[in-house]
Amino acid sequence: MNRPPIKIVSGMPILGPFAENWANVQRFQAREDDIMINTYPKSGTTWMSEILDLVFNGGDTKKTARGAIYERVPFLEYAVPGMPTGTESLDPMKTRRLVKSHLPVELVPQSFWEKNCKVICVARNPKDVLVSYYHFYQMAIVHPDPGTFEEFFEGFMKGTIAFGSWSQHVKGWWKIRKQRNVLFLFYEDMLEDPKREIKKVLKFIEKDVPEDVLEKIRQHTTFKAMKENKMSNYSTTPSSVMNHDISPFMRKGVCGDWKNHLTVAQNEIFDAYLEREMSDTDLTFRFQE
Ligand code: PPS
Repeated sequence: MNRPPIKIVSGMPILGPFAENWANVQRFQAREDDIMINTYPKSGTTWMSEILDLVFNGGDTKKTARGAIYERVPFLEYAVPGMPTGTESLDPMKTRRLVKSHLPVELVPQSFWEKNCKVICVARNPKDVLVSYYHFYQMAIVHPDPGTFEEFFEGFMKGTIAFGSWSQHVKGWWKIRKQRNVLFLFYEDMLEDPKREIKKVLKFIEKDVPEDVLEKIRQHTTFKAMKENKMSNYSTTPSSVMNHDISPFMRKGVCGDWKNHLTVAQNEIFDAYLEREMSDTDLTFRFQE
């Protein structure tokens, strides 16, 4: 693949090939028991996906080894030549579907609202999102060349990178969380106390698991375990799509790595951006452990 340029669909910047399947995404027929895992990119999607698949399989790691995470939890917007699209993967699924999406509230297919589907949002502090996304843009060849960190930083501020504005995304979901069937969680809270956060998920999806299963799920979804697990670390993706030699998908899995990447001046610009963008919301983030 030749690093296709970003396209705009319904006002949102999206990966070029994804734009080709946009009509099918909007027409997608959700089912009542679908659960959407919705995030701005690089905020804990894969982590939450693995947790949920384990929950629905009673913590049985043999069952969750049945396929790669992108097969078990298809990415609704996904469309890369030579691979099944997200909608093609989801449509024929017979069992309960876990659906990954990075869409902002306004662009979620209507059927998810009609069916009142549960949505689990995970949000992460944007400085770490920026750093993670920069590395991901480099290794996932379906993205355009991100340029220098400085250039990508500007794109993030302006909301011109794939999936658009981080602040609009998180504020949109935060705002509707109480009117809709939405559980809103934070990556930093998951790092701090994964069991506590998994319990919130269990309550939300009205599921109970015994303590030993909960502990098994926790152990199997640590950063180290998921990095070593080929069914969750994206190593089975064709190298024409992801090049882990450039940067592994499971990169660091920490809070605060932004301190190793942002200059003092960039950090000041970022804080000013946050003051501007987040002044109309009570949503706040933690930037260090
Ligand atoms: S994507 O491409 O948008 O679906 O990426 P996403 O899964 O949302 O985010 C990837 C980042 O999450 C980190 N990650 C984890 N951190 C802690 N614990 C676990 N189990 C875990 N699994 C994934 C992953 O390493 C990426 O963050 P960075 O900062 O790049 O390491």
